[in-house]
Amino acid sequence: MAEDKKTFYITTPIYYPSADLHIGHTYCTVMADAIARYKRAKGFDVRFQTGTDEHGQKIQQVAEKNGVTPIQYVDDVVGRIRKLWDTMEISYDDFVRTTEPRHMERVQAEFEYMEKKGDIYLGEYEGLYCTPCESFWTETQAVGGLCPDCGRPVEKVKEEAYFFRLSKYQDRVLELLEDPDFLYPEARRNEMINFVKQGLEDLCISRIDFDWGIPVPGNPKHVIYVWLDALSNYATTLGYPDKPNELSKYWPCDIHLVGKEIVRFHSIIWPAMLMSLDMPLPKHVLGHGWILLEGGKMSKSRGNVVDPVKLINRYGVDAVKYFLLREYAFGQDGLYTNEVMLNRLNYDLANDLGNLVSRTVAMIEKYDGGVVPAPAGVEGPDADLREMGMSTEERVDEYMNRFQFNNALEEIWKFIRRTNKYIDETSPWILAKDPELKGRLDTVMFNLAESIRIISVLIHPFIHNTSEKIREQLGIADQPVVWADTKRFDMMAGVQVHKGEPIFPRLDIEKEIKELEAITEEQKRQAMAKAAHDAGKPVAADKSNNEPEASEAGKPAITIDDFDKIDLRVGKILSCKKHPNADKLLISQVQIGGEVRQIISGVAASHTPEEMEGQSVVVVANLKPRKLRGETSHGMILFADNEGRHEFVTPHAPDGNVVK
Ligand code: ME8
Repeated sequence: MAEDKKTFYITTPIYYPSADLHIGHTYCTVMADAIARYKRAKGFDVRFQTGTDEHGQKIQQVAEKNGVTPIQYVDDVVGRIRKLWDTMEISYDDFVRTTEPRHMERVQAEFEYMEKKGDIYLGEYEGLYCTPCESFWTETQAVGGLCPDCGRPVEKVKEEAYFFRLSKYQDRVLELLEDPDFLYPEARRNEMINFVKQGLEDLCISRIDFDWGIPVPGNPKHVIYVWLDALSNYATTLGYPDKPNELSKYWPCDIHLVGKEIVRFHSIIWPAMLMSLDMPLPKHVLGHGWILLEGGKMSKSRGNVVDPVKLINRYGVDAVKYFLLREYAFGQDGLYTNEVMLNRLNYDLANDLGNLVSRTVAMIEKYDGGVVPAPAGVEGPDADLREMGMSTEERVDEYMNRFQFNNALEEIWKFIRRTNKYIDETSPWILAKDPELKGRLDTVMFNLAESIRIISVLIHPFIHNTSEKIREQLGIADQPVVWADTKRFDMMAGVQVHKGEPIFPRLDIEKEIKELEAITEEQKRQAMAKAAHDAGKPVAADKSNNEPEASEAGKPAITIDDFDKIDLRVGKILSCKKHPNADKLLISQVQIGGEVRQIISGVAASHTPEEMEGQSVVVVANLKPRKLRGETSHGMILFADNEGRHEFVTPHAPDGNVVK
């Protein structure tokens, strides 16, 4: 009975519906789906939850920019996100939207509980805020006025706010992080331990300068901080706090799967909130790496994203899922290129797997009228093939328990390649020429059919459509896929096979690359046109990429008069040294016409003082002077943000010249 089954609860981050999702989001969801399907195959009662994080300043700003209300904006994007997951046949059990009453009411109840306990108090927040990340920072953390997570400029915020006593839970959080089983991978765990050891300050948990959020109970001019709202989704959908029985069926959560940049929220803030709520803590937080592009980080506004829909339309859902799970090592960043993806599809899916299935089915049709014969003994490589077939599951299991999808799939592919080799070793076409060897031929056909049957079960959690196509050709589509059948080698005698279409067509890689590039260019052009349109600028018909774009931070459009307020000048760095009190800052003396200015920049991670000296740069000359760690900075040197590295923006004109 279902009630007696061991339960397993896995979640993805709830994504911001600020724009359509790209291959990075798809990667996370596909991994969670594979774990969910794998656990179901192993007999667990699984709950798999995903959803959308719909409140906050970022969403409010992007909606305003598009001239619609926040709910109109998110309804539209969320519709496309759901469609994407449905197309990809993501097997989620619940899709939460943080704008649903079932979630909002429970977040308010949670707030009241923490407040009653004395863990929430009213005060004044004065500090920095990164809107794209929706995160608070101190001056020390946001060196040079840039967000330490995404590198974009932070804004000053000073307002009345509620605070959560995060500091109270510092020791318990540290203890939790020191358990090697809680946060994976190891590198992230060490990072988080260091972060906590530097001291946890109380966390600001409300905002008043916009209203797109859940009102604070009893003081609705405040909205609850979007991360407190969002993190709660994992428990509110289970019925926290009013349905304790439903909640306890799946809580505590087994795995929160998240990208590395939000591990801090999941392994520090969320556990501290749960401690305050007197709730059991999640068992594991897994931080996966990023998929990167050769040109740098994916950016929705620049249109340099890999669009999963484009790949699915061309190659199918299973090809995309297989590639994502097979190509990247869990926990590490990996590069996406069309070539790497296409090679995977050709070599692994079309050659290794596709050929094995079509060759075998064709031979059974040719030699046995399409009915799998019974075996007639064991000889030569038979024992090795059977042994490997029936033991692959154990190795897959070992890797899946460590979330190493790529290695789990590699184990299955080792068996696929072994089976292909078995055909070469036994040369059925030669056996078929001699009627005396019919018994041996039967054994070979039977062993091949059994091996492919086992493969169809092993790949099912990862690429279930392909598994089902194979089972159709094997004539066992009407039989349930049972994980324990990977341990048997006696099921195929007498089964009628049916030859079908190749399960993966071979691709002409050069041609595909050209076509994919053409599609990407068109998407980029459209994204730039949209950004320029949003910013109120016309787009040149022949070239799109010189136009200013709306920034990812969702900054509102400005007029030419706003821009005219900025005095941009060419400057020349005469000398440069390290800031005596801040590792990340450099102090430059910059010649601007007849004047020499001292300007401080947070770029020590990208450049040495020697590299700075002699550079021509663009300077914001009319920025009010300010003190940075005891030293005055008068102006700002502009750099291009290349994946967090500060690249020089070099004007080819004498210092003092106006940049306009
Ligand atoms: O952070 N490579 O939402 P989000 C791999 N709403 N994974 C990537 C990626 C990339 N290039 N880009 C994004 C939020 N991701 C919050 C979460 S949870 C309570 C609230 C994936 O839309 C990765 O899993 O910015 C990352 O953590 C997530 O998308 C961030 O999605």
